[in-house]
Amino acid sequence: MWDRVQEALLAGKREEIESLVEDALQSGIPAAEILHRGLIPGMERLGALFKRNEIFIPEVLVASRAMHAGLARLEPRLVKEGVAPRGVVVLGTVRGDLHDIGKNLVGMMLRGAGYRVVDLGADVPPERFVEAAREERADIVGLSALLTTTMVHMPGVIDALRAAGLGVPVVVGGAPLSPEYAQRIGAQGYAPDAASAVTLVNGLL
Ligand code: B1M
Repeated sequence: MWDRVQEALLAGKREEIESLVEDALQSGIPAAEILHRGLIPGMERLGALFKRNEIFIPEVLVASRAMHAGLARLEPRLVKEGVAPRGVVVLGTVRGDLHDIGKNLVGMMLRGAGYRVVDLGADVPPERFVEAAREERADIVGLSALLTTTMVHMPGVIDALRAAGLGVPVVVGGAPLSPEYAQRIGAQGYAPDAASAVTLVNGLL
């Protein structure tokens, strides 16, 4: 079952992913299990192939679209309904960075935990974070980066927030980051994955 999900993801078979996810949900498998045993390991295999130059950007893009389609099917189950917002989280991937799958997962988990998430998308400039944090009265700003060349834009966002007089806590995450890096740039927290991001945000509020 999980091999089939991973193979379909690697092959970028969007419709097959949608029906495998749907079938799994229908047969009572929890959404979190489908995510952690099927889709995420599939993305890890994809990453390993990409790293070894065994596949290239077009294949990664097609697989990413299939991943998005699978996540869209899972989202209603991952997100609890009718829960009063526990707080507002403004979330985005920093400037120059188009990776949004991990950030979307973080957003889903936070929604599932009862937060209102304002997702600014990917390639978000610092001033957009500031504007949204102010307008939405954010309780937390969350920054994601997947590239060593874009994680360096995180301190710029924190500086821009502080220059605008906003003391809102900032949490960061993404594969190239570390708790040490988060501390060094003045972020209030770092989470290695989406579930830890919820624990982190819960702890900060
Ligand atoms: Co890119 N890419 N990519 N890529 N890509 C990586 C990141 C890379 C590690 C691949 C590799 O070489 N092995 C490498 C980065 C190297 C580096 O800088 N260290 C890389 C590269 C080099 C590039 C390009 C530069 C390639 C090129 O053009 N030559 C290019 C850059 C484009 C740009 O952004 N400007 C590029 C492009 C792309 C695609 C567009 C094709 C596609 C992205 C599609 C999309 O996101 N819509 C893509 C993908 C899919 C990947 C890999 C294969 C998978 C990323 C992913 O979605 N993982 C990736 C290899 C890898 O990571 N192994 C790779 C699954 C996701 C669930 O995990 O995103 O880590 P992740 O998120 C986790 C945690 O990190 C954490 O929680 C999430 C869920 O558990 N987390 C947070 C993330 N954000 C958080 C925020 C938080 C808290 C936790 O708080 C706010």
